[in-house]
Amino acid sequence: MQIQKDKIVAFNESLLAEHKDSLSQLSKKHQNLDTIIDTIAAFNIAIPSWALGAGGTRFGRFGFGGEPENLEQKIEDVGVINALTKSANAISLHIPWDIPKDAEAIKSKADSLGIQFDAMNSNTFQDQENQEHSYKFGSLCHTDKAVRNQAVAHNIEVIDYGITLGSKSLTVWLADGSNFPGQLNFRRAFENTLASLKKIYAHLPADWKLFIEYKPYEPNFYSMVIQDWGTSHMLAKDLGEKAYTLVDLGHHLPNTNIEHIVATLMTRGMLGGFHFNDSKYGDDDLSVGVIKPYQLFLIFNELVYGMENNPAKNPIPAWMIDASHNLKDPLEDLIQSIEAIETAYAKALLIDQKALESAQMENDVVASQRILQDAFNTDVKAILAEARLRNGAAIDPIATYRNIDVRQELINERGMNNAATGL
Ligand SMILES: [Mn+2]
Repeated sequence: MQIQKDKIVAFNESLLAEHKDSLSQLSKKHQNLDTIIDTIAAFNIAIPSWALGAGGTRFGRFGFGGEPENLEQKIEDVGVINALTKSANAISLHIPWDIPKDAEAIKSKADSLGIQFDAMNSNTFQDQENQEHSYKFGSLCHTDKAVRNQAVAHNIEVIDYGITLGSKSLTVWLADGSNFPGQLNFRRAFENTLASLKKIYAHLPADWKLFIEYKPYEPNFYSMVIQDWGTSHMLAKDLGEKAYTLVDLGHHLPNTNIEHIVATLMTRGMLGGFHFNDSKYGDDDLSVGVIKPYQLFLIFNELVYGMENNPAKNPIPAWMIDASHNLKDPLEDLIQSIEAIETAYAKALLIDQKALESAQMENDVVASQRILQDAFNTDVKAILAEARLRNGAAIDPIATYRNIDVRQELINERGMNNAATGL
């Protein structure tokens, strides 16, 4: 399905007067509001193909109807999110779940909806049908060279699929690790992983990037080969200038200072990508900003500072939502996540950086805190709404989604019982 623009415009009419009123209130207090609105209007976040269907846990999975069954339908769903928000102009694919059988047809489908192809994702955390060697005891780190070679060949195949679609990056997340002390020789596993990554890196086109994602535990519970940003950074440095660290918000132990990690990586130009989600306990993959919105704001403060003060030439990170949906309609949840990300970003853009620097240089702790909290406590809904309005999107995307009754239309089109490929 595709949302007709006139339906968005018609629903916007009912919200316009109140929105304009809130915007004029806000612009009285902030002189640089127009620049902030433009920055938010230009911001886009990639949607992963695996977040468009019902997720599940190892205990069960509950569908909700109208789920996308194939790559074309996944692209259509991202098209819906993008039509309502104009902030989601890319999809991140996962191989083998999203193998493009007809790359030209897939590309023209995406083009017609204004969708590009973000980072490609490989999968060596599951065994596929007819696969020669098992990844039960690891992939790129495996003790058996034949298994490592198979995993390298898979990643090379993923790059090749990405080339046909116009993607420019590969994200590697490894489930490799061990469940029990003594099971794995840490140093051998690290060196095997590096050697395997070197073979994948050698296949990377000149204008591509390789993102190395880390995670401290799960699915392995004693050790993970790439457990933290330091390990990812070491691997990236050894590979070369096209390799970067990727930070996933959920891939940290509780209370980790993620904004500090972001700042440190950007100091060296090594932050390549960012996966948004939120969590209470572990890698919960909850909607962005639902548990720790202040942390998200502090992260964006570092991102904004890092992009404005950038001697190491850190590229603009590849932004992606990485979440799972067990209860909510994924399209509604992804819209909520986009709004949470843009809220944190807009608030970070409101921070008076000059005043903050003066307060920091004078070691005025109280003033520093006030500057951050003044920005955080500002209601920025009108900034987001105005950014969307200028782009021809919805003032209130969730209300519009419900008003148009998108999910019912998807159920009518696709039925109640289809399940998306993925987790
Ligand atoms: Mn991730």
